[in-house]
Amino acid sequence: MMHHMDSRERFLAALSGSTVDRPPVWLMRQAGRYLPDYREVRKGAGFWELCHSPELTTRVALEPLARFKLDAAIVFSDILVVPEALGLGVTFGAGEGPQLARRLEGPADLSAWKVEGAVDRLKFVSDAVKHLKTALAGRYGLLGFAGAPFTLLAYCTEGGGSDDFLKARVMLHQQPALAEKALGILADVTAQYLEAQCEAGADTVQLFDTWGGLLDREDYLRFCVPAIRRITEPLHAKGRKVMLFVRGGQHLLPVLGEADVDGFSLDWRADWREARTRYPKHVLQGNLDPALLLAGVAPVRAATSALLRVMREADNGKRCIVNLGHGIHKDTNPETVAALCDEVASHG
Ligand code: 1CP
Repeated sequence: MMHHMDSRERFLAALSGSTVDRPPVWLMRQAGRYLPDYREVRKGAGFWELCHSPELTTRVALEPLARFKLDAAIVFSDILVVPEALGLGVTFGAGEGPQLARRLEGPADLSAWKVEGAVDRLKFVSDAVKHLKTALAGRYGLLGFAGAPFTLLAYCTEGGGSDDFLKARVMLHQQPALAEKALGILADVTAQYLEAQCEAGADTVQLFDTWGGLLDREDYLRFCVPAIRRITEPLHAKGRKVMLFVRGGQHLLPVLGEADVDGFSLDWRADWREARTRYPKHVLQGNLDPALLLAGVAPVRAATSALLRVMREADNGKRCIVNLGHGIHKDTNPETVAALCDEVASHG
């Protein structure tokens, strides 16, 4: 039996592929509307106001760590800070999704993007990372994040949320040069922005490609992979590790290795064993169905325990991180999140 590790040691060991006492756990959207304290903070502060206050972002990022046996924190921010820094005018209306004042439709819209100074305007996020890092006092792992270029392009072209992001998918085929140019700009800003988060203390960063799964393999390879490589190359040159989450991206698994990332966060519909066989040396995170957390404590316990057994099958659970296959749903009872984390901790 291995000695009991503390959370940060365990998280770093999982990232570097060394032996762990058990896989570490963190959860996508572990801070958010399902927590009463988060809702309390949001009564007194707008979403952007919350994101710009290091005290408040640290408070909401720490709350899940105080409640549950989690091994890592994720900085509190949003992927849409990048379009906002580029001057697209992002707002969050009460109870609705985000809205962008200036959509990307043609070359003139792209020329109007305020690329110069965009990374400086994102400094509040690395400030939030720094503030949180200090509060964690070396006890927990810390993740930074950003939207993947295609997912950002999807919001920029649509001007808000959508189920199918048709406008972005049309653009790839109707104005491929414009799409490539926009993806390149988003990638270059994101690379510098993520490096700033690493410098501020993030142990790793995750790219959220929430809408990448809408594309077929050919388009993902043509448009998304080169844009992601524009991020991983400079970060790898600095020794940073990059994780990639592609929601609904199981069909893309055979080509995701081309993106040159260090690990994948698997969607709940992806098959863990298949992913592990294909990528034996990558860090794999995931991939419990967030719906389980609405199903009650017993189903959560059973599924978590089964996942941990599958993780142990290859290399005794090295390079494995327990997570969900997408973010925690806002109607989740915190009790089931506690059950998930307790079950993971009991496997040490
Ligand atoms: O308080 C509120 O009403 C705002 C709700 C909210 C929260 C809690 C938004 C608006 N963003 C966030 C925080 C957030 N967003 C985090 C940090 C929290 C944590 O993980 O603990 C992260 C990592 C994100 C990332 C994010 N934002 C993604 C990628 C991950 C995913 O869930 O797929 C996406 C697609 C967004 C866009 C966004 N921001 C907010 C909303 C409601 C949405 C979805 C918009 C839509 O398409 O409908």
